[in-house]
Amino acid sequence: MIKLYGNRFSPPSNKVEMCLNQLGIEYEFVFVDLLNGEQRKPEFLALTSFGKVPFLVDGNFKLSESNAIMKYLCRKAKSDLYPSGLEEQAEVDKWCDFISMHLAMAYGKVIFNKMIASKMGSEPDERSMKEGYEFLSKYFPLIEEKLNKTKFMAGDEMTIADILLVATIDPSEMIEVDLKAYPKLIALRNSLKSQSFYQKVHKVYGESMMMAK
Ligand SMILES: N[C@@H](CCC(=O)N[C@@H](CS)C(=O)NCC(=O)O)C(=O)O
Repeated sequence: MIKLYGNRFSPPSNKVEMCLNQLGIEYEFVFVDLLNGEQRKPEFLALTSFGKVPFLVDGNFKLSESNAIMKYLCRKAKSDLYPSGLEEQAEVDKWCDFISMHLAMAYGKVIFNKMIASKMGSEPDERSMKEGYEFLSKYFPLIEEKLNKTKFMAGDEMTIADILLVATIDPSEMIEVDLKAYPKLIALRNSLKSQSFYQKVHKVYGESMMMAK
């Protein structure tokens, strides 16, 4: 059976778990205690030198990087959650890259400085946090504009870009990101969050913080 090494506080880990659920693939979830540095222990580094979650083991095949893992799983399951058509796939790739490179990076800046830096004994970087919020206010309108044209991020069918989106914006409430100027985004988010692929991971993001369940 597929093994997913993850942590439900981690949006990249959550998106892979949500993708597995949506594809109906059975898996074993192996909790990695990030808070206590399990990802830096030799046992974990022997599995993956990246030292990060998510990490997938499928028989003899091992894979890091959440987007690569989601695409691998979809191809394996022959699912249109990652469509095979040239243009359809390029559109999904575009939104996956945009959400990962821009939106997720901006969330990362805010999350790190607002929630994690002080716990690690470092000084929060106010400038980086402000930049994160500013980036978000630049990127959300582009997502809203797209959702005014199509039902989902990459068209009128749900794809991994939507899973990526819902997992990425999960920490919004925790870091006081106000989404009310983006009604289409809120509607899509609510609809995705009500579905079992999401609910099987968590009902409310952060309910278990860094814990296994
Ligand atoms: N680009 C990677 C990012 C993975 C990542 O940064 N994971 C974090 C949790 S959100 C992690 O494992 N951090 C542990 C560490 O860096 O020590 C992906 O999408 O899989």
